[in-house]
Amino acid sequence: MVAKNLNFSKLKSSYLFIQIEQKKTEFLEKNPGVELINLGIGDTSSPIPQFISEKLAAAAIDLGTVTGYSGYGSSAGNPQLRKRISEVLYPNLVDGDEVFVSDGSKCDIGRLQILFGRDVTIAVQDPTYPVYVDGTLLQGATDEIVKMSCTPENHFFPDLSSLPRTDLIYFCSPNNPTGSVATKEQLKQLVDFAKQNQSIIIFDSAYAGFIQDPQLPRSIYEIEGADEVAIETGSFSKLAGFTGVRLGWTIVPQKLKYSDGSSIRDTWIRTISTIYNGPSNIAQAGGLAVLEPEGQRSVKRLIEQYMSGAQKLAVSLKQSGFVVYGGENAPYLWVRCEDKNSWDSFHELLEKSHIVSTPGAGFGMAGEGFIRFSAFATADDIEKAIEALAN
Ligand code: PL4
Repeated sequence: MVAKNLNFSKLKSSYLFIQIEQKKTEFLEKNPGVELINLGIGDTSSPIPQFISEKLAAAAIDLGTVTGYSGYGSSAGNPQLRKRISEVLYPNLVDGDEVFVSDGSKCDIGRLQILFGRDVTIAVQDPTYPVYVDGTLLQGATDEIVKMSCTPENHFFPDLSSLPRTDLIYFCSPNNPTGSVATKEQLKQLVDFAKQNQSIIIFDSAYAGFIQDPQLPRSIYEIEGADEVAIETGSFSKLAGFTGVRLGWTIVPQKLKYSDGSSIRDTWIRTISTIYNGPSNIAQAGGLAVLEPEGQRSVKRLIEQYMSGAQKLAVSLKQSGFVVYGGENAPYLWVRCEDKNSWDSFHELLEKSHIVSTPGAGFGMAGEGFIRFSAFATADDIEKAIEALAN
């Protein structure tokens, strides 16, 4: 028999979002027929806008024709889509050949860790999307991960002056789970910190499309010099309802180098061409549609719908006396649960109000005492949640 990869012993037995699914299933087994209100996992609920779904369908139909058929594409993605991502989402900030299209941000976060090997040291925001930590541990890093506490007390931005140097700094803005967004000044501090320490930032901008305030940065490359210290991942998942279609991207700038002066971008190309065969051609046709003017208008409406749900829920929670963060430039509400721990609050919400949430402690120690509500719910579920919480 073959021994298990010992890195698995560093992980908790179950991944957070699998735990949430299991809790839902157990509850429904005990309470058949109960309709749950889904504010838990951040998964989109609205259909893909018709303009985009028609382009997806047309691409699928084309594959059944002699002239429209295509097989393997480039591991880096369709060059036209790479160019459009740079032009539409990063005007004057990155070049198309620095954009690498993928099957999603989470998948890229997992693959990116290959670039730096197992002896890498990392810092993550606390609370944090669990994949940064679990993915690093799976690569073999020790579990001495620097946690950058992000709480209401520090306005969800870490005190960089007290942090030790790490090789990598994972940073997510708009943030999952706190719903906070770093300002330009804060991102500049982060970039300066990375430069001083010769660290690399892995910036997760999966929710950039949800930023409403034009003053807030949507990309780390809005900060001068960030292309020397940062990789950025992005996603069509929440932007266009592609959580099931699967499409994302990663920017690896030309200027980004290893300590020996060699190109990180070249190593990324070597990595993806070795262990990845590029995103689906159908999904990429959908991505191109999202970036057309009509596609942009339709995803804007989609985002407005989710953000309106976030606002309604936030107002109602505040009226009921809860302390609520986020929900203004991000699709998550981060709600204090004063007198209970977050798993107890999760269970109470599930059992008494039939609301599925995500306990803050699942995102790290600094998430204890909070509950996360996702605004990707249907308008109907948002109304039901408002009613249930008011009661
Ligand atoms: C449940 C900060 C959600 N099974 O869809 P992707 O791979 O392009 O993007 C995933 C992703 C990347 N970065 C951040 C994210 O928050 C997410 C999605 N997170 C959530 O509820 O926190 C979905 C989680 C999914 C998962 O494990 O990612």
